[in-house]
Parts: sequence; C-alpha cells; structure tokens
Amino acid sequence: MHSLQPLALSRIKPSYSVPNSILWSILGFMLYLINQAKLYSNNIAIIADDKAYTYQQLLISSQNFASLLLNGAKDLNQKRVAFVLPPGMDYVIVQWAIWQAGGIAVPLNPKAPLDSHRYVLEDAAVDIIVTSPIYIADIEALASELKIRVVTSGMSAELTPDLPDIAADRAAMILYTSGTTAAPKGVVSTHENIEAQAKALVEAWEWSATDRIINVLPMHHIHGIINILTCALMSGASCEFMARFEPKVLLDKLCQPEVTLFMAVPTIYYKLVAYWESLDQPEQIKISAGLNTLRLMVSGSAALPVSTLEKWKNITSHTLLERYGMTEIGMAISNPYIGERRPGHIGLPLPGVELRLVDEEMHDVQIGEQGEILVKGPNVFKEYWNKPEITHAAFTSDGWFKTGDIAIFKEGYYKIIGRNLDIIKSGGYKLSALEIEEVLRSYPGISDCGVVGIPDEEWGELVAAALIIDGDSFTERELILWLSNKLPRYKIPTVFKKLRELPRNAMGKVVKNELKEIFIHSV
Ligand code: MCA
Ligand code: AMP
Repeated sequence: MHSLQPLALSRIKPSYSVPNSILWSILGFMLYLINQAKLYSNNIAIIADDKAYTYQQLLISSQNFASLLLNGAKDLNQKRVAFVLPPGMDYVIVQWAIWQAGGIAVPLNPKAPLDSHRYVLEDAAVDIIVTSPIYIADIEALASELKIRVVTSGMSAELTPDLPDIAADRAAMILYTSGTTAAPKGVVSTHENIEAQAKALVEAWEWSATDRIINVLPMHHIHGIINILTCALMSGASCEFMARFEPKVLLDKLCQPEVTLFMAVPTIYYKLVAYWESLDQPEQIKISAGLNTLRLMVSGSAALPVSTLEKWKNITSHTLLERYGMTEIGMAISNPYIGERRPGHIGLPLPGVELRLVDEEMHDVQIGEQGEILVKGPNVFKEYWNKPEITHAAFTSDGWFKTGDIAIFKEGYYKIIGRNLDIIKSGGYKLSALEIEEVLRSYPGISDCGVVGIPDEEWGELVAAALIIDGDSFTERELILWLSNKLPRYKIPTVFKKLRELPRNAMGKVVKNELKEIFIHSV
C-alpha cells in the first residue's frame, strides 16, 4: 500500500467548532463522527495491511481528500462519488471525504465485472469515481467513455479552509440492492438514517472505545459498512480489515487478545466450524480458548442454521447473537446482548425501530400468526434512486416500509419464516432471480430459464438455474466463463439443469415452488 502522509495538524484550520447535541441533530452525523475523532484522536481507528492508523490521521487525511474532491467548489451538493477500493484505510478516508465535501458515497464492489460498474455509474449518474492504482486501468477507460472525473486515492491537495455544513436530511450513501425487480436499485440513505442505524447498534450491543472488531465483509453492503465500520468509528473503537476471507488467518486474528467483537454472515461461521473441525486437538483447544475471550459475536444477513449456532457454541462457549436487517432499513430486530439469545429467532425491535406484522390487506395479524414485517423509524431509507414509483410502492399510504419478509411473533420473540421466492440469499448476499434470469436469457442458445434458490447448509441457498436450450451448442464451463464478465461471482448459478419446459401456471407464469422442488429432488 502507498504510504499515508498525514499533514501537520497546524495546517488544519478548524472548519467546525464543536457543536452542541442539538446542533448535531440538525447538521448531521458527520459532525458527530468528527467530534468523536477529535475526542479519541490518538486511539487506533483502522488497522489494515498490518498498519495502524489513528483517528487524527483519519480526520486529517479525509479533510485533505475532501478538498481534492471539491476542487475549488464550496460543496459537492450531493454529487454522486463512486469508489472502487479494497477494504482498508483509503476506503475509509474516501468515505469520510465524500461526506465532508457534501457528496453522496456510492461504494462499488471491487470484485464485480465492469458491466456491473457500468450499470451503477450510469444509473446513479456518477460525477466522480475514486479508485486505487490496482484498478485504475480498467476504471479509467470506462470513466472516460462515461465522462466521469477519475481521482486516485492517496493523492492530496491544498486544504480547503471551510468544508460545507451538511444537514442531516441530505443524502449520504447509495447502496445497490437486488430485489423483486430485474435491475438492481440504488437505496438512498441520508446522514440521519446512517446515524440512527449505527446508534441503535452502538446502544444495543454496548460498543465502547475499548472495542476492536475484525472486518472481513465486503464494503459495498450495510453489514460491513454500518454494523462494523461506522459503529466502530462512532465509538472511538478500532476496526481491523482483512483483505479477504481465509479461515486460518481470520481465526488467528480473532484470537488476538485485543479483539473484542466479531460480526459475520452464517456462511462464514459455517466455514470456520468446518476449518476448526479439520484441526488436531491441541490446535482446536488453543483456538477455542482464544475465541472465548471475545465479548460478542453476531450473525446476520441470512438465517443462521441452529446446527451452526450449536457447533459454534461448542467450540467457543458463545451463543451467537442473531439479528435481522435490510439495506433499506439497517438493522431492525435483534436478540439481546444481555438476556436470552433464542436459536432460530431474530429477537425484538432495536431502539428507535417501530414494527408491525400485517396480512395481505395490511391489517395487523394476531400474535402467533404470520405476517409481512413493516418498519418505520429514522433508520428507514429515503428513496430508491431515481425510481419514484417503485419507492412509492415500497411504502404503505401511512409511511410504513414493506420489507417483503414474513415473520411470526411467538413467545416474546420474532422469527423469520419466509420471503418472496424471487429473492435468493446466498453467502449473505441478496440476489434477484429475475436479474440472473435476464442475463441468462441474453446468452445465445438459451431460449428460456428459471432461477431459484435451493436450501444449502453452508451457503443458505445455492443459486440454481433451469435452462431451456436451443440445441447443445455450449458447455456449462463456457456459460460460467461468459457469465463472469456480466455478473459478480456470487450471482453466478452453481447448479444447472436442462429442462424441456418450465413448470408454469394457467397464466403462463413460472411456478417457482415447483421448480425448486424439481431441483431439490434431483440434487
Ligand atoms: C462463492 N462460491 C459459492 C458462492 N460464492 N458457491 C456457492 N454459492 C455462493 N454464493 C464458491 C466460488 O465459486 C468458489 O468456488 C469458492 O466458493 C470460493 O469463492 P470466493 O468468492 O473466494 O468465496 P469466499 O471468499 O469464500 O466467500 C464466501 C463469503 C462471501 C466470505 C461468505 O460470500 C461473503 O463475503 N459474503 C458476505 C456477504 C455480505 O456481507 N452480505 C451482507 C449484505 P471454487 O473454489 O470452486 O472456484 S447486507 C445485508 O444482507 C443486510 C443489511 C443484513 O442484514 O446484514
Ligand atoms: P439485503 O438486501 O442484502 O440488505 O438483505 C436483506 C434481507 O436479508 C432481508 O430482507 C432478509 O430476507 C434477509 N435477512 C437478514 N437478516 C436475516 C436473518 N437474521 N434471518 C433471516 N433473513 C435475514
């Protein structure tokens, strides 16, 4: 990694006076973060690539980078700034810089193919893209075609004396999520939304400046961005990034005595259990003792199999805390930090989150009956970018967000029991069957297809594609190779089946339940 050269503090003309708490709520949560950074200036904020960076370095470098982004302007005025960066210090500097300069942060998955980047850059009408020397060659060509300004991370500029004040209701971030539409949608969250999402977790899970968390998750989704990074930085705690998931390296890091917290998707816990089981007994005992000293381990983004929870408990003596969330709302429901963590359940609403379970007519269901989860609160996103009709349809007339997830409330806790069959959760990623089908249909030789998720203990669901083929002109390998230029790896089906026809109902619609059964009975 290139070296980070923090400016001398004396060069910084304070652009903010320390505000009182009322002003924070009006002016937004970036000021809150800045204030925390000043309070904990000598604490380690980020650890990445075996280097540690203080809050002071983060603050100075991000204000400097904000000046570079502003390029003489007073305020980016909600220009969209995409960034393609590996998890690490530069990622955080750029995120904070965008927020301080008044832009909207659009983090992209560095592992996604250029076609996926192109879609987001065009859809969000991105003005600036920040990337690192690793990705610059590919990104520059695309950016020049789309007339987007490219800025390289790690560069510095003359410090702008006054960075803009950012009101709490301004948009802060757009994350792309796959759902019931074929094309991914940009979820717009304001500064106030992000603050509410993170504060609820800081309070519920008792974050403090003495915490250190390992972050192994991708940095283009809520789990890695809000639950881990933002909560840590709001608390004066330390966030240690790992470049990629590797069980041995991760377990070694988790066994460091300074580490207090860990959060991950169920697939990661499954893989850690499998790795631990493969070790000899002395090594197992050593790792179990190391893991036992953490104060909290959280699982979420997909249903945690009770078998994984139990195995993890045998290994570490920790009962994983399972919680439920969504890109549009952050976290909504959580098992308690102190109190019973019930296997197979997601717990109770987090502070500040209002919740209802309703039937198809939007009437509240009785206790013990299943219903769709509706959510209201300052955590709920502002809109889908540039999609007023879809945004409108996502809310009830009195402002409740319709999650699409079905739950029941039983014996004091919520439990998820289902969701739309066109939404697949695999490895913690939310995937749209419709999006994958649309890409498959554009492959020469595939005349039609149906995509479903089939249950799998390790991945939650596997992406399975039934193909109707014109002739036999391609192999599975050729198809996967072609798909890898169109979709990120986790969206590419791992189970294929050739069918003569797809199961359809009287209206001609593919019956996903039946298709699922076909796969389940033939695997
Ligand atoms: C990869 N492989 C898969 C899948 N992904 N096989 C089946 N299904 C999949 N989904 C295969 C690859 O083809 C490859 O096979 C091998 O696994 C290793 O691939 P790789 O990409 O290196 O996988 P990995 O690094 O081991 O990744 C597994 C992972 C990753 C770490 C669990 O999927 C991950 O980071 N998931 C987290 C996603 C996340 O953060 N979601 C949060 C969304 P071969 O070796 O044969 O080539 S936010 C959210 O959901 C809400 C807000 C919430 O509640 O949190
Ligand atoms: P995303 O769009 O990536 O934010 O994914 C959100 C979806 O993940 C939710 O709508 C749920 O379907 C699912 N999800 C998140 N946490 C859990 C959980 N603990 N149990 C079951 N499903 C979950």
